[in-house]
Amino acid sequence: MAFPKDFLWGGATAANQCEGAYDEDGKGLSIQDVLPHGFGPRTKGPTSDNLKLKGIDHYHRYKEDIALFGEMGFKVYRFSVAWSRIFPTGEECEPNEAGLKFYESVLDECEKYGIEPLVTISHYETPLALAEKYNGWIDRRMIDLYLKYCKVLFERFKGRVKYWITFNEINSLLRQPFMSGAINIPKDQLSTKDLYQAMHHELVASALAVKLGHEIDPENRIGCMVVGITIYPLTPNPDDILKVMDLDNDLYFFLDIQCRGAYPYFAKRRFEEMGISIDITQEDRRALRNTADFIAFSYYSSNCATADPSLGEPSRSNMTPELRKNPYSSVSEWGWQIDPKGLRYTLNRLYARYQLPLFVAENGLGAKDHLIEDGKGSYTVNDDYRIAYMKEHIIQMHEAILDGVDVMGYTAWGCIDLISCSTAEIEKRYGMIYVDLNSDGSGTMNRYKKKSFEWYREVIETNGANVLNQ
Ligand code: BGP
Repeated sequence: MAFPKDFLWGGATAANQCEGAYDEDGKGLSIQDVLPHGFGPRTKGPTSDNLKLKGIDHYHRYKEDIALFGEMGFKVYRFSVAWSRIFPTGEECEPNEAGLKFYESVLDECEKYGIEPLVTISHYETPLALAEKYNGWIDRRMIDLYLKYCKVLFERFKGRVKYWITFNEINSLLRQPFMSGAINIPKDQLSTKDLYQAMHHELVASALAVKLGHEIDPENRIGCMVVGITIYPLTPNPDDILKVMDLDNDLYFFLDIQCRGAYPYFAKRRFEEMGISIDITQEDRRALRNTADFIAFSYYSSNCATADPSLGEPSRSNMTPELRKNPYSSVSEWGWQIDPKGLRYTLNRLYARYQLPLFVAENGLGAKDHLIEDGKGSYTVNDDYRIAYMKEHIIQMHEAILDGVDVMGYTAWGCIDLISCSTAEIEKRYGMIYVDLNSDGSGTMNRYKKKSFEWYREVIETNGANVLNQ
């Protein structure tokens, strides 16, 4: 059996990692404009070492880029709208027309090639002014500011965009409060109560966005999105099993609320043990009943966990430093453990709990690429390692479909090279399209097709058959 007939194959990007043009056409500053080192500390204002300010110049080259996506046969393109292009400080009464026009032009290009857009409304790029004035999502007023922004997008793109994601990797808030939640307080000074209050506000906003999106256009399909954290116990010691249960509950905390419409059964004890009580109104509880239409998640790797910190070796996973290496997994050049079967496991696990359609919204291999002459006067990259990574994950995704999981689509992360999120570098490339940009900001920005370009084109053309029949 091949993939389902309408399976949405494609690629994914985020505005702050590819657009550049950080101060053009009325765009306000976003939190990314002061994060030159990814998860590292923020700067006061934009600095010349921040590669995201120029990005890969997608803002000016989107036509060429989307034409290449069209050539690969993309059925879907996941991109994000930069909130600060639409509302430069988040607080204007009227949206910035130039920002809306840009995304309309992006949609024009998608339509030209028959590509379905999947729009992430907020991908780690909150207007900086909202972080500085309100401390981001700690403040309840963020809910209305976000909904004002959503309303503009839903109304303006009505009939043109059907698939939406409210927040990228919403559960990363707990580990990256500034990048994910625009909370302008150093992590070590941030109280647990404020952090969970911010979580609550963001979840209420997400639920109300689902409601609003359905009211404006009943055809809209509005998903939530999480980092698909996949953790195995390091040993069969029951303490390790409980440790993993606890870490899994970090993820279910967010998903239960967004997919079941209420706080999970374990929330009460958690809040008690943390010694906090957050402000949840009756109106909030009603709002949360607006559950997501599908679950999107990112999946790159899996990790192990143990209750005994003296055991195992630390994994170089960026998200959770306490995690451990899996002796059965290989690792990427950035120390991310490679575990294709973990994708099948994650898809089954999420489907078993929620029975909602799933979308693999990010997957791919960040690697150093070497541009070589292709013998025909142009350049290419022989990225067999990327093909091998994607192939194994696609096979396991197919296994999950055979298991009975409803998988809507797969968007390869960073289908064109872009600036990485956690380290803000260009060397960590995910694309099937190479961008001539160096770490010092030099380079022509020319685009070149890697070997994986033709391979992925065939994957899409054969609806996965070329991978499954090998
Ligand atoms: C996810 C983010 C993306 C992306 C990806 C890869 O967490 O949603 O924005 O960049 O991770 O991470 P990195 O770029 O750090 O390799």
